[in-house]
Amino acid sequence: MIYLSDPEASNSAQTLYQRLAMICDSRTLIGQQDALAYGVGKRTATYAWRSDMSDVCGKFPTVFGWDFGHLGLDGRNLDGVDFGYMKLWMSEVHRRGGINTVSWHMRNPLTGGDAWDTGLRVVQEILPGGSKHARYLSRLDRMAGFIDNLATPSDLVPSRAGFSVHEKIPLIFRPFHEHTGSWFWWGQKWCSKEEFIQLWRFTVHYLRNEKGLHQLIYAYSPDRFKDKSHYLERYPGHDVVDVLGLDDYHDLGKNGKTAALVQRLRTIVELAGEYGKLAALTETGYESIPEANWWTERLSPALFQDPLAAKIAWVLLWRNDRKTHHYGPYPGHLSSPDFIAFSKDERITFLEDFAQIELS
Ligand code: BMA
Repeated sequence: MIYLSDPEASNSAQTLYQRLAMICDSRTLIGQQDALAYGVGKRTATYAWRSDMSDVCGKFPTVFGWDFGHLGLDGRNLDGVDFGYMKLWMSEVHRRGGINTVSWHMRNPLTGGDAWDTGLRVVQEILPGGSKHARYLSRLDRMAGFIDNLATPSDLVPSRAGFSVHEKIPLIFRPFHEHTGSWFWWGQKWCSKEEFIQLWRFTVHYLRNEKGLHQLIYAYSPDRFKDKSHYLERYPGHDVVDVLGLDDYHDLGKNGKTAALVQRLRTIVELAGEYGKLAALTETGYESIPEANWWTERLSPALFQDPLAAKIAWVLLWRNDRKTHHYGPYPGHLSSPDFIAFSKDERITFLEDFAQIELS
């Protein structure tokens, strides 16, 4: 039995964590960012239950990625997803036995620019005592309001995965991602190791203790790293992390080497084993997938060739926005036949199959 870092974790979060722990030895869940919100060539202004992935292979992803960037601005996130619909989708995902994970391309609280607006030492300004601390707190308050408000009437229908009706929907929260790079204002160049760790710890404690959120599972997700010590350089502590993640686009891209990704996955699985936590490939893909057999010849070997690396719990593909920027298949795309072949591998687990798995 492995336990969440929050001693007061909700039953719903603890159950989800156990289910992930139970499947990760033999299966990997497939996920995608914004899978329900839109697809390549499809932007509907309404709520609907569809995805490019299911249009291709008849099955929905198990893990659904969302992003809180622009929360509180104009009702839509940074990629145009309506926050009202996002709530409905999150509830429905949960009701069907799927998993929601949230990243946050948070706008720069110092300059008002976007998450990529770098150059200033923003983190020190939002920590306690900093000039923008109050602004940061108000963002966390808004986020907490959104999350706490998630149980909707559709939740009153008992879910196939057996969650009880009034429980808070568990979310895998993945803040300050890719911090080993310097493209976001919280990146490596723009704050000290101590500041980054303080920011993470402050955030978790505030959400837990001040806002009373106990349905969150925290994922730490650096970008590519050299070795264990590099991976752990800004690790904020066992009491504030539940999932050891990795965001890696490079190794499965044009000049990437599958072996390099396998090595990194082995490292995070090993560390997760040591720490009593889970590991996941929290973002990956190859933009526009220019190789017809990328799924079976690149992704599948990276996930399954090595028995240790194969123990990651899920893999999340980035979003399907447009023909020149998508990471999943869509009907008519050159890699779609290969995705169908990949989808038949029983180690890759889609929503319908995950929802049927009972906690033993
Ligand atoms: C990036 C791109 C951007 C997007 C951002 C946040 O990788 O997909 O278009 O705005 O992620 O989702």
